[in-house]
Amino acid sequence: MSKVSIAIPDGFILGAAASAWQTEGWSGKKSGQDSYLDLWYKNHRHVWHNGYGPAKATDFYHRYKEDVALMKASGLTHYRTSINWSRFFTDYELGRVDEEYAAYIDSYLDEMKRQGIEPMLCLEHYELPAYLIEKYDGWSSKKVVELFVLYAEKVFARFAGKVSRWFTFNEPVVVQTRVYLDAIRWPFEQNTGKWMQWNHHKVLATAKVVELFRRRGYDSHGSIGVILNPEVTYARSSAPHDRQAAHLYDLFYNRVFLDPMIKGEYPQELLDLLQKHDVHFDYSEQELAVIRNNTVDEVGINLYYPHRVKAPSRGWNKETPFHPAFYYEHFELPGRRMNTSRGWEIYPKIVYDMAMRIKTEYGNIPWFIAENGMGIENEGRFRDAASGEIQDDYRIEFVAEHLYWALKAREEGANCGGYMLWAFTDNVSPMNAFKNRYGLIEIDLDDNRNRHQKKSSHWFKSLSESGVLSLTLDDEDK
Ligand code: BGP
Repeated sequence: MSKVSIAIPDGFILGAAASAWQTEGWSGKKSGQDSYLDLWYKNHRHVWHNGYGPAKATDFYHRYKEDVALMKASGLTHYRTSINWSRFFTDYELGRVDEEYAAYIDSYLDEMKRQGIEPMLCLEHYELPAYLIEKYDGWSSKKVVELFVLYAEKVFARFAGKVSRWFTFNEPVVVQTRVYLDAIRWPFEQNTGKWMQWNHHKVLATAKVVELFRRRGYDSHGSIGVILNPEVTYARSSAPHDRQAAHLYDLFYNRVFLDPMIKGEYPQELLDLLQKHDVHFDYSEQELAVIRNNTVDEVGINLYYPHRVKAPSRGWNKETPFHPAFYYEHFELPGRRMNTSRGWEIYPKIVYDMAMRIKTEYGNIPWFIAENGMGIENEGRFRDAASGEIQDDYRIEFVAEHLYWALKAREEGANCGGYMLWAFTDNVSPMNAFKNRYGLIEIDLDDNRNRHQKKSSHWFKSLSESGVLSLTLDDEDK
């Protein structure tokens, strides 16, 4: 073990992220403004840990002033959240803006400006309006692509003067993978074709919003990107069958978005395999041209854990509809370092490996870590008896090690522009709700959701002020 110090370059983002639905709560929400998440919570509430969910969340809607002051106290340079599409309109088809909700966004953006925190906004972080699911089957429909572009147009018209970093989606692969591919979330419909249709329509919607952003000239003072969650995928062994499993896992879950959004094209191998397995989706040459001509300016990448796979050990049941798991099985590395609360392996070098991949395979496009963090169950056990403050040294260590690999990759030419922690405060996760705590700031559910800085919040502040990361590393990790 040895001590290492590495400088944080000027302009490097040191921020934190959250989303609208995971923080704001339902105050002020009008009837007819449910999102996909609200529907899921209402229809299948028993799976949400202790019944907590989006209904109250952290009550950011009322407490944003306090929270922005805590952003400042934690040394954040940037804060990323989303606009809640389902709440932004009172009529999604006519694009009639909910003035009350828009005024709330204006106020928290103004407050951030006052405190010198730069906002980054996503247009969608799973907040697809329930109305569009019920009427059009959500992203199955090209009409929803059009309505998303209308939404983007209205949002840019209002807020482009206050926000310069925009993103279309956060983790666009997630909802349809859990709902239509794995069928483990409400409404439990296994449908691989629908999964691919949703992927395609989100890719197309991004390209159309990029096109709009540039056509209207917002690119003269801003940028438009997307937040993706490619999982750094490692094969169990160097044997060809395991490497092929990793290659195909990467193709179906990572390159399905990385390639069209950054390079402007779906991998031909993906299209061929979908065809081979009778997975059909509706796309046209004209749509592919829109995707080709409107790639994103930058990508935010959410990185939490390595994904390890091996070749399947058993044959596929012919009666089972095609699922990419036809080609792989998950693999658990013996002796792996774990965050047992979340069940995720900890392997900070994923950051470096992703950085090098973006450098060599994706033209070194500007990117940043848009989420990385550690959710811990029963975090109260780490509270200092005298001060009452949570001593989250494990989080400090986790952040330091991941940030180290980002800075090291940058020294080697990677175009990584920043690090954002998930999350700023503890907040609601899909299903796990407040079970695993992620924040720099504690939310006390037993005491009116009062906020308290954790040790990591003070550490983050000193990191940000000093511009130097100091940590202890295993010698083989340097
Ligand atoms: C990301 C999501 C976040 C957040 C985070 C933590 O995938 O973008 O919204 O929830 O994961 O993971 P989890 O909530 O599953 O613990």
